[in-house]
Amino acid sequence: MKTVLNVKGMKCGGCESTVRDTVKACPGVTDVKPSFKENTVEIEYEEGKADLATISNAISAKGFQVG
Ligand SMILES: [Cu+2]
Repeated sequence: MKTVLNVKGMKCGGCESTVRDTVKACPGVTDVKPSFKENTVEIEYEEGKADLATISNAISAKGFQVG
């Protein structure tokens, strides 16, 4: 499964790395491609193993705005 979240607040490659590491640490996530230029985070995950609410909350907890 693949989804794209709109995430505001990323300003550089460091922010992308933070988001990538944060999302990758969530269960069921297989790949993460953040783009600070487009304010998006593309996430590949295993259906039934990953929880998008958990992922969104993890990103928000790092100070970025999801949605
Ligand atoms: Cu940054």
